[in-house]
Amino acid sequence: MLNIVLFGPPGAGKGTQAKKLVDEFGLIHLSTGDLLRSEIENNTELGNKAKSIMDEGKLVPDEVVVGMICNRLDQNKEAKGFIFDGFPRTREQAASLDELLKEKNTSINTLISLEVERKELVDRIMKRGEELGRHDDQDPSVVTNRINEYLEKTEPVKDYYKEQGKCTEVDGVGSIEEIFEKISNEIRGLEYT
Ligand code: B4P
Repeated sequence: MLNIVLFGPPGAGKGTQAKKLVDEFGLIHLSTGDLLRSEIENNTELGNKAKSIMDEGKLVPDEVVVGMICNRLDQNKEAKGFIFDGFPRTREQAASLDELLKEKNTSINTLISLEVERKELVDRIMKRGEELGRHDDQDPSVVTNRINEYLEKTEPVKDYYKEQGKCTEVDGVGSIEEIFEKISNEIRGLEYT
């Protein structure tokens, strides 16, 4: 299998690139952000709990997102591999993912980290807020919270994979196509597990 974690701060281009990569490599796209937004849209109990947390720019509890990922892995037993987009976002989530994959006799091949500076992130998110009206993209204080949550809780996930020798940094500034080519070249160099 080929299992990739697409990593980076809010607005780094994870979702944008993940959509292109699943077409190129035939992988299943698992975005915890998209899964949570779909729960909200469907007015589920989980969605109602997650909404207020996401609207503040905070992270949803680990057990909630890990449970969602566990279900999706079970629903896609025949998959060639997965692109994890926006997950794991804490070291605890990363350890849970390792366990889940181990049970399926597979593992993460690498984390690809999109490197983008703070000002560019804020510009991209505010622009998307204007264009698509996503709640958590519109209020500058919520965007600041999301970036701070990233720095405090999510950035350590990169060290978790570095400790396993599984971290690849890619410059996330440039055209979407250029960045896609760089990530694709990194993936082509990986061995399937
Ligand atoms: P996400 O949906 O993961 O949102 P995100 O971090 O903003 O990234 P996204 O993938 O959508 O944006 P992208 O960078 O592609 O999370 C939302 C919330 O859900 C979190 O705040 C949290 O509350 C909750 N959540 C999700 N996962 C969780 C977890 N595991 N644990 C706990 N809570 C969780 O793109 C941003 C914009 O930039 C787009 O408009 C795009 O068009 C643009 N862009 C992309 N590439 C560009 C480029 N190269 N140049 C210019 N613009 C570009």
